[in-house]
Amino acid sequence: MTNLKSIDAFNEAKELIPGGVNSPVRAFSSVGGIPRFIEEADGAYIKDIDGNKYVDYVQSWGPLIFGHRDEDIENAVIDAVKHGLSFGAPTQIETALAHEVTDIFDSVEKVRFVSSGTEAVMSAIRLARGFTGRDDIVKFEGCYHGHSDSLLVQAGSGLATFGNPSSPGVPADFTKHTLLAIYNSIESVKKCFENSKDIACVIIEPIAGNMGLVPADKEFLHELRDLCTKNGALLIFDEVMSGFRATLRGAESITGVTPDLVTLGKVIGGGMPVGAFGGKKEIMASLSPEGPVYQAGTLSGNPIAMTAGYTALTKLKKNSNIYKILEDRATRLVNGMKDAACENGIDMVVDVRGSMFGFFFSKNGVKNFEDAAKADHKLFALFHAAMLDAGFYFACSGYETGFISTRTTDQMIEDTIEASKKVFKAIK
Ligand code: KE4
Repeated sequence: MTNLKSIDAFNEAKELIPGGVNSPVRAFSSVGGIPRFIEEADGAYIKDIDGNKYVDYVQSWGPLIFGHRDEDIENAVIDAVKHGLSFGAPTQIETALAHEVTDIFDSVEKVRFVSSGTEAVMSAIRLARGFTGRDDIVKFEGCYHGHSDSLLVQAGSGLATFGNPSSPGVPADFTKHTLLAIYNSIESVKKCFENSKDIACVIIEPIAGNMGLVPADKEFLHELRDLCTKNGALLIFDEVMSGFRATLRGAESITGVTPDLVTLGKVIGGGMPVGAFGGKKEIMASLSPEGPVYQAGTLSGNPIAMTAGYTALTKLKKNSNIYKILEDRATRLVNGMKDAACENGIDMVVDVRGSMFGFFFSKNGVKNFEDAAKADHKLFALFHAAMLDAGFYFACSGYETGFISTRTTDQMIEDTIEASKKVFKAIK
């Protein structure tokens, strides 16, 4: 497998685009090597500009649950394009997608569409602050909610205290209202509520996918719900990644915990740029133009993106049996790779939630970011490079999550496991 064209393309891109990419993780910085420049994709495969074909377990970081070039989504988009790309005026397809989201998510009575997950989370935080009249927010170490300023924060003097910026360009003032807690630790959240009586919301990925796949304990989420209710803070489930991926009706349907607001993205756009945030009518009523909390976007509710999302969600509703099928396939994949690792003396822990899968090269289970950081990420980099050369495209970071699509066949799963046997033998 050669990647000479990707090398040239990457060098050319780096002349004009910072790091040669439009989103940092794509640069392969944490695994090394050259990012593959993709020419086209179809079904479960992507093909790079050197003509190498890969089974795709990234699927654009989650959106493509029906694989690349799903016929229904593609045809719907092609038809929609013939009516115009964008109007900056209301269209009925926005209402149609809103109907699907509110029908699927019991906690969502009203929804606002935006163009990215970052925008959805940033807007939901502002709404929570406007609705409660409070300024402070709580997030969890290891959860990623996009790149809005108040969420680019790292632990300050200690956890459960106010955070410091995790990126230059974010003034300390912009993170002094953000408290950091430890995932799956209700004690750390209680400490946050002791340290601040001005908490507007707690935001969490109920099924975390940005420190690797680390689902929150059900009991913890119930305690978190009770704590927020008791303290008058809103609970926000960030399901930009897990939404429509772990199950159809969201983490609330698995855990029995009802959030006050939900943020969505990825699958909801069917591969096109869509984010969304929604919740109870009384909270959403605070949003402009109905209420005073301002939020806007030129391409929010773009009719082509709405069409792709609507086609994806209606297809998911008609085929909700796929989650069990995809979960079984994902389970076979990670268990097969774990057996292969074990045969070569490599410690590996795995997890699956619907079509999402994750693994760490670690002897111990992973319950929070500290645990995730203790895994062997150097070994992950070797695994990633070797599997890529074998034709299997995994997320280029040990802190990401993998995805199975409806086009990922049993044979592909078996082939991946077989390839991993050779790889583990080579890298142990
Ligand atoms: P976007 O702004 O990238 O659409 O969404 C931000 C976001 C918000 N919330 C959660 C739970 C997310 O996972 C994300 C984005 N996920 C990353 C993957 N880890 C996107 C990949 C990237 O940054 O390029």
